[in-house]
Amino acid sequence: MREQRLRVELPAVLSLGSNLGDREGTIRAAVAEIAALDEVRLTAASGLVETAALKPDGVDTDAPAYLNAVVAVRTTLHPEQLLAAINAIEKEHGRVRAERWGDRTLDIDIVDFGGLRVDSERLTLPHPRAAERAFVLVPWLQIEPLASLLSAGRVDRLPAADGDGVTPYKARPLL
Ligand code: A4P
Ligand code: MG
Repeated sequence: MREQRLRVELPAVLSLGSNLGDREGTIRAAVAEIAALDEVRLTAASGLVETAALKPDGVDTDAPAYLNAVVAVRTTLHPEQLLAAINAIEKEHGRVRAERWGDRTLDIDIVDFGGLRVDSERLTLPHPRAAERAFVLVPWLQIEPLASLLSAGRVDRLPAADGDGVTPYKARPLL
């Protein structure tokens, strides 16, 4: 009998952020590109939210503000393959990596991948800073009100989920 591999589809949560250029257009295009990836199904997309830029030294209101969104997917890709695919989408949108947490046309992070814990050179799962970030938690709760994060527990009970500093951004739905 021919050997067959079982392809198991796992859920993953991705966050998108942009604070340079046509922020809404870039995020909209990136969501469509994620949906078009091989072996990836987009299952939900949050609305857009606007937040002041968070820099290593704190909130920087002089930097351009961010638009952020969160999408849910199901995929048969491995986590590192999904990372490579979203890095390629970032690159296509002119992402330049200059400084840490620097202004960017597009950032796509894997917030959670099937509840797996990964700690490799290229990938840390769940995303180590997601639990503290209102611009991740607020849109995530829109599409998954009962979301939970490994080690941190129920997302809606995290202090950053109170939505301080997060403004809904009026736009057509992303999906
Ligand atoms: N990497 C490791 N784990 C992951 C993961 N779970 N998802 C690696 C995605 N990438 C992951 O990321 C650096 C490296 O992290 C990648 O090469 C990947 O292999 P990067 O995108 O090049 O750089 P970065 O995004 O500046 O770094 P970092 O530390 O991931 O930044 P954060 O924590 O994502 O913060 N303020 C507002 N208002 N909204 C934002 O969206 N985003 C950031 C970036 C800062 N301030 C912000 C926002
Ligand atoms: Mg990133």
